[in-house]
Amino acid sequence: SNPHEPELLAEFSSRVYNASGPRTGSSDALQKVGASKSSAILTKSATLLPQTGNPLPRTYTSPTFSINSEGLPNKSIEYYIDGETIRESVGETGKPYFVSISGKSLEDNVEMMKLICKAPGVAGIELNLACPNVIGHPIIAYDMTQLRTVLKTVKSLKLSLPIGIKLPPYFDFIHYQQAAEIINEYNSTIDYIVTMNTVGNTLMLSPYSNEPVISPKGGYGGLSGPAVKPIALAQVRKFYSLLDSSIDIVGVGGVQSGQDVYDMVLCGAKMVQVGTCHWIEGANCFDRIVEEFEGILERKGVKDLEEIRGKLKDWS
Ligand code: RRO
Repeated sequence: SNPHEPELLAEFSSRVYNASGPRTGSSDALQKVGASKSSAILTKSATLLPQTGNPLPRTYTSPTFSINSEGLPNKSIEYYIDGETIRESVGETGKPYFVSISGKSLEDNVEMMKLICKAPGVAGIELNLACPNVIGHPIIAYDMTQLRTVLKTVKSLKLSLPIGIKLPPYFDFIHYQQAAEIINEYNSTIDYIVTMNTVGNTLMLSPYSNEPVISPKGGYGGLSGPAVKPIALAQVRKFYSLLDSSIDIVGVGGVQSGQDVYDMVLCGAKMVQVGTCHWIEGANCFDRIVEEFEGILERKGVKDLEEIRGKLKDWS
């Protein structure tokens, strides 16, 4: 069964859950997500061993965008699959609990995927192939040879849990085509994609000093927030048109309102994640966004999301 299918979700309209990254590192933070109208709970990307991440300041936020180079701070895979963490995070909610992983190597990812499959209480795995911030490690899914190798390896593991891959944003049609062709080859292995990580290696300067706004990597960091919404819609729409229909699309990027969720669904998203807005507003954002989205559906008389999903119109 696929955890992104509607019957597994508590409410018809609650297609919204948290993105990996902001406020997802501790059971305390995950518990707040669980208590909100988020339809699922997703962890910070884990590594085999705990990491403290890059030097501070490593995040910057403004009304229109955010930049981060956190460098994968996390409490280790053991923490996120520990029974106590899961109990505390999921509580009585019964919501699906997803674990994101971003190992230092393919071998580390294999080890973590095997560990997750042995852990009770996990609904699925989000394999992050798009972290832009680990020094000396290029973005995996920009390298099509490496992407194919990763998917081939995942297939060989015959994992017992649903698996999604988190992709970087693509900007050229040929790159979408190349990525989609590879993912479609593994349509029996890959259950869903999460359309985009932050836009890698962007730079913003401080207006007060001759410095970048963040310290690691010479100031280069991943861009997120409202400014990336047009990039995010493009990812969802392109992959909706290119991927086999068995592969679900989880849209993410710049979502901060019910209208943003609606737009994502119109482009083809089955589920929608919220990252930067969750970071800024806290877990209450899920309640607000879900309520706004429900209001829009009610006004438009939409009874079933499949009436609108992917139905973006062409100019006639
Ligand atoms: O921790 C980070 O620096 C980070 C990760 Br792993 C990621 O996948 N995306 C991002 O923007 N930051």
